[in-house]
Amino acid sequence: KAGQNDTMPVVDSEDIAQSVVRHLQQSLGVELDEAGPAEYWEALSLVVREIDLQRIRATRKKEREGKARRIYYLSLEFLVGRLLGNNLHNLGIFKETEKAMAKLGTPLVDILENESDPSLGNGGLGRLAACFMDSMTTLDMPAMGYGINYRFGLFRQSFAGGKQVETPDGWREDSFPWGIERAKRKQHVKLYGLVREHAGKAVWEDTQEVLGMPWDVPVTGYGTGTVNTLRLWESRAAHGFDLNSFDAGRYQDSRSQEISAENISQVLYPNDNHPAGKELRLIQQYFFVACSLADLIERYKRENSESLKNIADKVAIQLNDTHPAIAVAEFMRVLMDEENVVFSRALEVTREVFAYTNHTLLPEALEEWPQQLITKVLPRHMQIIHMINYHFLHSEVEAVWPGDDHMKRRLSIIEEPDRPGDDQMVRMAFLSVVGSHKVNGVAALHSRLVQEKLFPEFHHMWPEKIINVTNGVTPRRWLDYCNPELAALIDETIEGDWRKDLYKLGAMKAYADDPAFQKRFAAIKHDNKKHLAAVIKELCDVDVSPDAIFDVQIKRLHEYKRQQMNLLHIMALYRRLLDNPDLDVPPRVFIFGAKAAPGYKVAKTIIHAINRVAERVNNDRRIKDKLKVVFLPNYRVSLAEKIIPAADVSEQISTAGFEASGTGNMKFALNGALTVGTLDGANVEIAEEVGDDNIFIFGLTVEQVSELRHRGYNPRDIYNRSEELRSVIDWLDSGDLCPEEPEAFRPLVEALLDQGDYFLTMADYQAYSDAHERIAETWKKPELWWKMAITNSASMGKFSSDRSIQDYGKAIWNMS
Ligand code: 26V
Repeated sequence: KAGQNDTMPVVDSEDIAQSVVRHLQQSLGVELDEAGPAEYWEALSLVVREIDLQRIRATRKKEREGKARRIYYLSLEFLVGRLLGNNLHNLGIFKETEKAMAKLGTPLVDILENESDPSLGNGGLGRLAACFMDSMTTLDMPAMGYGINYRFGLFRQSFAGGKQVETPDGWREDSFPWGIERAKRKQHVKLYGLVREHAGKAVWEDTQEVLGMPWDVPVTGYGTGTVNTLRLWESRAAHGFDLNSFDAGRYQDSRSQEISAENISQVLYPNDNHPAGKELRLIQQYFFVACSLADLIERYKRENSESLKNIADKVAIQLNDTHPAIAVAEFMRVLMDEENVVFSRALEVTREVFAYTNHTLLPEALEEWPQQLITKVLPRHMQIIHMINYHFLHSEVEAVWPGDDHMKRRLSIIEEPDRPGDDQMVRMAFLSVVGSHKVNGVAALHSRLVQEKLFPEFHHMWPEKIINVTNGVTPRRWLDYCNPELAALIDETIEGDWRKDLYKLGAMKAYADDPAFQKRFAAIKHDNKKHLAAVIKELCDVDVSPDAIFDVQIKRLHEYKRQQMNLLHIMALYRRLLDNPDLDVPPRVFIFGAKAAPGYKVAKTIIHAINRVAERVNNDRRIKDKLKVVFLPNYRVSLAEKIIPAADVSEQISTAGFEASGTGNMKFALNGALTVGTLDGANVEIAEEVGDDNIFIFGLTVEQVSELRHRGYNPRDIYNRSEELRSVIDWLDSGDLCPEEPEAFRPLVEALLDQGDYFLTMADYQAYSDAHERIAETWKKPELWWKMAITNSASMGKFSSDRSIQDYGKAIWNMS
């Protein structure tokens, strides 16, 4: 059977049941008759952990003996999701475990629900890191992820009167058996202090010290004995030192939040796409970078030689966005100050080792740190950044644009202040580009924009440096594990194991027209929708019918993602139905899931407005259940796993040029949803793969967006001309939806009408509405709908993260 091979552990349900009972009693001190799903979850996790640990040791041994280059993935976020079920799948013992737990009297599904999501990421960037870990392991690459073991991950979201309320998510509080403390590998990190010269050498002294304790999380691959490690650092006070006792001068944070050693790994910053610019965030970045580099250098020395001059043969470091960019300076510092490598050679080695992935073009998301802050926290690194910048400007930029001071100013890693006296800012993206041998964007369109719009001068200087690696998702979690019924149907239908080679799904295209296959495919979707309907009932107390179109938008809330456009269209649909209750339209359920950054006013307003519209629509009997709207609270990986297999329509409607890639778009199509989307990010490549007839593309292209902006665009004109838009926006603004706070939705209305509608919601509205008409027409032709859905799923081969990782291997990491 597909999914089984000789790398699977030989265990049957009897072995598993016995091990579970042993761990219950001997590791947890729980008697069999006291055990509920939570206790079983912990015991079963310990059983799987035992297998993982055994394999980690074997993997490490093989690696030490091997010659391969090791990949280190540095990321402040890893959104791994629940691990037990995924591990069971990857190890190929899911079925046997189901049997074992049935014997013990508690269904496995109930047990799996007891795991809390490790919420160690914001969104796409963190989830991508997790998919990449899965793929590197599945492909037997020696790889290690480095990150932070936050005590509080992304906040938990609930709604009060429709408004978002944030509470801390102490995800490890009720035990996290996957993380194993490795005290032997702890590190010491220095902060603050100053640099003095001793005998011609720079010495960083009078520093404060923090301890970094590693927690190792095993990463299993599919169909392989390889188990890699995700090493997450936790900060502790180092003996004899405590940042608490330091002078108060550094607490420049207006809320005078104290920075203590333990504080560093306390909380994940929740601002997706907008840096908070806080000292603690910089310290988080440096803390985990310093621990990770020290750790990997120690390993290199253990396994190779004492000298680091050939380290690039064995080590590749990938920077997940600029968040770990300070690593460039730290690596240089170690080479120069601790290993006595001269500057020019140190820079060469650094460039061979590092590569940088850009995940956003949003100007406000590009990280810059005040030079003064870096000087205070990391004085030696600031000096080194100056040295890198000097060399870069005066020998490399000078060689291409001799005597061009204007160009030097434009490209300087340290930005000139706009006004004299203002703080100079350090551009972390420039540092990353200058310190790397390759820079990549995450979808073809995005990479082109990185070359042409974001870093045109760098692209001119180094035409080979900026490349594309299109994102992908792991088919293990995002099909096999989350949609087992569809996985089984595919296994029955096509040859070979698509879990390891997703292009094999292509063979399913031959069945897209087959009525019997369509029927089974549709039945599975219907089943998944019934399950989701139960979740919706539980979380939102709304009844939805699995016969309606399930139209889904799940992703962080951001104006560029345009949940507000979806909302305006829903409001319009509702009004059309009120005008004509017998309108011949298919019943629709609009499903949202999204967290807004706590400080992002307009985003929070959009959530509030969606919830208020939902309440109104869902309680209006006049429209005869033709329209329902639900906003599922606390969107996270484990919810996505329930929503995506049940989706008919996938909303990917960002303003063209703003969504770097998107990865949800791939997950939906893989599970047979049809995309309504703009020509943005990876949507462009999805359209190429599925064909224009199998996707609902609408709206302005990147070129048209900039043309329109150039021409001068007034959203009021559209408002004035469109009766429908006018009526829904006036309704939003009337106070009718929120009588106790009539001005509640003003910030949204202002963004759309008075502040220039930066994300062109108004400009794209009509095309979007028309696309939804096409969707409704298509739904009325089931043979066509299911043919399209099957074709989508069958065409997703390219979007496996295995393919992405192979691309990285070839184009960036120089693996054969
Ligand atoms: C930026 C910042 C700024 C500092 C504060 C914390 C924070 C956290 C995350 C980010 C990164 C935003 C960039 C991001 O997540 N990009 C997304 O990356 C996905 C994977 O490549 C891609 O599919 C999405 O299109 C892109 O928005």
